[in-house]
Parts: sequence; structure tokens; C-alpha cells
Amino acid sequence: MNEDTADRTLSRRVAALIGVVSVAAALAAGHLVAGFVGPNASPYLAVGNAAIDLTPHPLKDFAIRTFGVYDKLVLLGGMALTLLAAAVVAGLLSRRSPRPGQVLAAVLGILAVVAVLDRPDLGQLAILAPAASLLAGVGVFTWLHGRASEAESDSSSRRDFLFITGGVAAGAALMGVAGQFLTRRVDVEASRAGVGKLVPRTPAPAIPAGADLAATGTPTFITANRDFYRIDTALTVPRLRAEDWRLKIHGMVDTELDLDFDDIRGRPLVEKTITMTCVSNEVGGPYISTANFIGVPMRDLLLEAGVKPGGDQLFSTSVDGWTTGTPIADLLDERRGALLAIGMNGEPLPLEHGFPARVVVPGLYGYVSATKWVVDMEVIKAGSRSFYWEDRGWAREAPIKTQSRIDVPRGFATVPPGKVTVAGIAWAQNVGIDKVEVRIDGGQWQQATLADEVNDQTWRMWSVEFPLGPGSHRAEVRATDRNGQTQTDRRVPPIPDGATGWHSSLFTVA
Ligand SMILES: Nc1nc2c(c(=O)[nH]1)N[C@H]1C(S)=C(S)[C@@H](COP(=O)(O)O)O[C@H]1N2
Ligand SMILES: [Mo]
Repeated sequence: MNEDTADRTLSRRVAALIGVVSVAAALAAGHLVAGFVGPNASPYLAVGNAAIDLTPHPLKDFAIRTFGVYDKLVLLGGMALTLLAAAVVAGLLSRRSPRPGQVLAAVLGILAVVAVLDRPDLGQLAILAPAASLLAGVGVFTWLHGRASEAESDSSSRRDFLFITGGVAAGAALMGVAGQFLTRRVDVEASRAGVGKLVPRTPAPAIPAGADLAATGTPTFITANRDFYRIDTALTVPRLRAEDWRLKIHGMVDTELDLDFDDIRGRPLVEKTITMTCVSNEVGGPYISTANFIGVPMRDLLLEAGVKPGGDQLFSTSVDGWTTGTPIADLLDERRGALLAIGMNGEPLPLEHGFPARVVVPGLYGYVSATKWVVDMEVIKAGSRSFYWEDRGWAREAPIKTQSRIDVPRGFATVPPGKVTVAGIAWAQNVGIDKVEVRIDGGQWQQATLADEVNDQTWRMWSVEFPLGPGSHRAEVRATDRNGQTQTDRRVPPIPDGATGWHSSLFTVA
């Protein structure tokens, strides 16, 4: 009896192998089924997305700050390592009995089920994907454990065991690849290519050569699509074909609108040069970019629907369930010219920037306005519901704050002595920049030369020269907008409605 038990204790290596192969089989089975019922139902992604939504905002800010656009890769990598560790531990705990491993596989499966149920963008069938994972995980673990226990007492079944394990691993790889293939079946790139060139009826005025100080080291006036900052909660970019897209405008309106892509495309398209900014941008941060957006005025759509008295917020929802609320007054403001955009710099929107359609509202931070992959707009009374970032402690209304940034000299750069050029950007969307001042080492403020203005909804480049001797120096900048507001030096963090404070750059002249 004693001997029998000892015989059936699995070696560490075999136990760990069973754990890892079972988890791989579970993930792959779920991924394969997700290929049929929706990519976001894939357990790995669903758990990752849930993790993003559950992350406390200071940690999320930290991730965005530290890892930038790689924050999601870091998350996926971290999850992979955690799962690998869990699989090994589950295997090692199950050297005598399969019970601990079965329990862990079941717990992981249930976690995935909960994560999928939590997603608003998935239909009821989506549950099949994590269910497949749960069954595959527990099933494969139980089966391999049984075969391994037999192999411990019989050397001929030892080869069988390795053969079977290899087969399961190969099967898992195949299922994973097949799932990936099925996901790609929704050929959104072809749909985007099919949209072709978007020619606005009213093009944006050409950008004057003097709008830009890129030669001195500021950004180019228009940000190329591939360089445009990207911020969203989507772990995988939603793949919504223009042909399948519909937008419903409803709620406190006289007439509900139900629009498809051709309805939008067929209207007179307007092009506007707009600088977008993220509220998470730290003083001096990179989350600001400018593009020529092409679309139809939000004002026209809202007038067509007819906003009822009392309806003062547009609650919009993306295909992946992200939500925001935007003041109706800002959307109706003709001068501001908010767009339902379908194009960016002459092309259909890139997938990461909201293909087929998104909102852009000059002068408002993205989190209260710029819904990508937008599919639903409901006119409501502000406060009757709360949106994604409002639920997480950010302000309900968030106009962009007047700000400025030094691009050259970069922090810790070394520049030659003599005339040192300090240059950068300033922005006060929807108000306009009146002046920019720079001082060195706490001295007198000097007025910078402003580059040509494109419109008051875009950033403005500036530069100023200082004769500087060797040593380390600190440049500071502050902008004044056309309302006469000068940036405060009081440093506040991005939460709840945007950072304030003067940007400074510490550099060396040598
Ligand atoms: N669907 C969706 N839309 C979204 C977001 C999101 O997480 N999901 N993030 C918003 C935020 S916080 C910003 S700053 C802008 C960024 O747009 P961009 O990625 O095109 O620069 O998109 C907004 N629209
Ligand atoms: Mo943002």
C-alpha cells in the first residue's frame, strides 16, 4: 500500500509539464472557440481586458506613464508569466493526487467565464469560449495525470505518456493558430481599403510653411497617423467593418437616427485641423497630436435628431463598451465644429484610431469626447448615468487646460555655447494662444516668437533665443491664452481634470 502510493508520486518535472500543457490546451481551446463567437471572448484577452478595467487608476496612470503605448504588451507578458508560474505550481502540488491541479484549472476557467460575462460587447454565445477553456483545462489535466501515474509504474507507458503529451501540446498550438486565423476572418483591413480616399467637400486650409518649427526640433505641425498618440482601454483593437457599422442616435431626441457608413460618407464631408490631447498627459508629456480630421459636423446630426429640452449630455458608447459623456452645448457649438470623423490625414481612420468612425471635439480632453469605434449615442440628462472614467474618479466635464511644452533643448541635453534656441509648443484649444514666455534660471520672462497660427483649435509652435555661457541651465515656459489666462505654476496631477504647472528643461551648455 505504502509502496503503491510512493510509486504513484509523479516526478517534479512530469508534474510541472502536465500543469503547463494543460493550461496551454485550455487557452488554445478557448481561443479557437472565440474565433467563432468573437475575438474578445478569448479567455486570455477577456481576463486582460477585465484587469485593465479593474486596475486602480493611479496604477493605470503609472502604467501609461512608464510603459506608454507598450503598457498593454507589458500586461499581456505579465499575465503569461503569472499563468506559467500558476501552471507549474499547480502541477507540483498535484504530484500525488490530481485534485489541486483540477481545482486550479477550474478556478482559472471560472475567472475567464466571469471576465467574459463582464464585457458589454459580447453576445451570450461568448460564454462558450471560456467554457471550452474550463473543460479543456480540467479534462486534459485529469487525463494526462492519469497517464503519468500509470507511466510511473510501467516503463512502456512512459513513452506513451511523452507521446500523448507532445500530441496535446501540438494540438494546442494548432487550435491557437486556427483561432487566430478565424479572428482575422473579419477582414477589417479590406473593409478599410475598400473605403478608399475620402475627399472632403470643404477641405481644411493648407498648413502654412511658417506654422511649424520642426527644423528646430518641435514636432511637425501635422502628426503622421502612425505617430499620433494612442490611448484606449482596448487590449485588442476592435475589428469593426465599415459594412457592419451602424450608429444609433437616440434618447432625449425628437427623431431617432439609425445611420450606416454610406449615410455618413454620402454627406458633404468637412475637414478640420484639430489638436487632440489626453487628460493623462503630464506637464511636458507626449500625449498630444494634430491631424486633419474628415467627417460630418456633430451639430448637423444632433439638429437632425432634435435634442429635447433637458437633454444636455451625449452619452456615447464604443463597440467594446467604453463610454463617455459630452456636453451637448459643446457639440452644438458651430464655431467649435465637433466632428463625427471617418477620416484622418486623407485616409479612412486607422484601426487604432477608431475605424470606421469616432468623435472629435476640439477643446475637450479625449476621455470626455473622443469615442473611437463609436456605435451608440444617447442624449441624456447629465448625471443620470456615469461614464467610464467618471466612474473612476475623473471629472464629468473636462475642457483642455492651456499648456506649453519645451521640446528643445531636451532635458539633460548638451548644447554649444552662444545663442541657444529654446523652442516648443503651446496649446489652448478653442481659445487660442496669445503669448508664450520663457525664462532661464529664474530670470526675466522673455516673450517667444510665435509661429503662424493655423486655427485656435490647434497647437502653436514658438521659439526664443538666449545667449548662454557654459554650465547647467534651466528653461521654464508659460503660455497665456486669448482669455488672458496665464498658466499657473501650481503643479497638480492629471487626475481629476488635467495637470497644471510650468514645464521646465534642465540642460547643459558646454
Ligand atoms: N472606445 C474608446 N474610445 C476612446 C478611448 C477608449 O479607451 N476607448 N479613450 C479616449 C481617450 S482617454 C483619448 S485621450 C482619446 C485618444 O484618441 P487616440 O488614441 O486616437 O489618440 O480617445 C478616447 N476615445
Ligand atoms: Mo485620454
